[in-house]
Amino acid sequence: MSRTYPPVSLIGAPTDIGAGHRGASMGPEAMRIAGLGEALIARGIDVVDRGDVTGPRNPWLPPVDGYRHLNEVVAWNRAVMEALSAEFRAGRMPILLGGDHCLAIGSLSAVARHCRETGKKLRVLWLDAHSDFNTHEVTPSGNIHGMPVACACGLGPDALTGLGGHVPAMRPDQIRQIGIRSVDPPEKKLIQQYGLDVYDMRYIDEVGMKRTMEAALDGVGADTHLHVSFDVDFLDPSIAPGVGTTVPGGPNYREAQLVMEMIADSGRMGSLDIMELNPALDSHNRTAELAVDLVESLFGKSTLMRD
Ligand code: 5AB
Ligand code: MN
Ligand code: MN
Ligand code: MN
Repeated sequence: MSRTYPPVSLIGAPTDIGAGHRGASMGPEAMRIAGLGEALIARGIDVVDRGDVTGPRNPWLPPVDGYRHLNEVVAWNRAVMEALSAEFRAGRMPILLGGDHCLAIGSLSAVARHCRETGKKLRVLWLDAHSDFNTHEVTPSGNIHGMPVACACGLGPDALTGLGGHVPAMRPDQIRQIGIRSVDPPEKKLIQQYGLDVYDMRYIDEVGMKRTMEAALDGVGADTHLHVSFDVDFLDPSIAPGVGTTVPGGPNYREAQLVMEMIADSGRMGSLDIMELNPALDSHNRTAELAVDLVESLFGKSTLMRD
């Protein structure tokens, strides 16, 4: 079945303010150079590139009270939230080009607010090697890119948890995490306490990606806004070396394609983050090119024989 897709807006957020490595700030430009906009236009989609939001430079300081660069992270996330909210109000689908994953606090805040305003149900698919459910008490690094899911569930500093005006922005039962294979021990306790739905690599190995995605998408219907937060380190580092925090044992090329194809088949994706791409650690932009390939599948490219 061939689908029509809503108009799309690309929004870059060029910062590595919440990460432990420098370089994710170059992610948006690498995605553009890999041809993201052109690839979507070639699929018949109305695409506008809004350019980049701006924010403070990275001062590269050590953590204070368990947070690195908290004030700067707040400023960047506010800018991201405003930019995404403007697209939702204009009836467009925002694609956030990160930037490190701390910026998902801004995008989740905007998505949650959009769902409250429109009465839509919310489902978040969190594609990542990591759970990103740390708090300042337990973080091993102070890097806020390890905390966005906790912040969205109301665990974190007021300036981040309250960004969208409603605390918590969302409930843990609205989130499904897929591809997880690196969780810090105290983070695991919090995940269990909050009842987060985690489809880790062991689950995927045992059950297969098809059934994993069926479970993660269960209950997604016409009244659901599906938000996909794609941390590029979700992918196995053998195919996606251009990220700051590689963890071996991730989904291979075909498994990743199937994830994207099944999301496309749901027909419900309303917003997308592409995060943590780090061109400084990539070779010949191949991780960005792979990300573009996968995003094309999110917009129906691989349904070749099913149209
Ligand atoms: B990413 C770690 N759990 O908190 C921490 O890449 C890594 O957005 C976080 O998933 C990785 O520092 C954050 C060790
Ligand atoms: Mn992440
Ligand atoms: Mn990650
Ligand atoms: Mn990372």
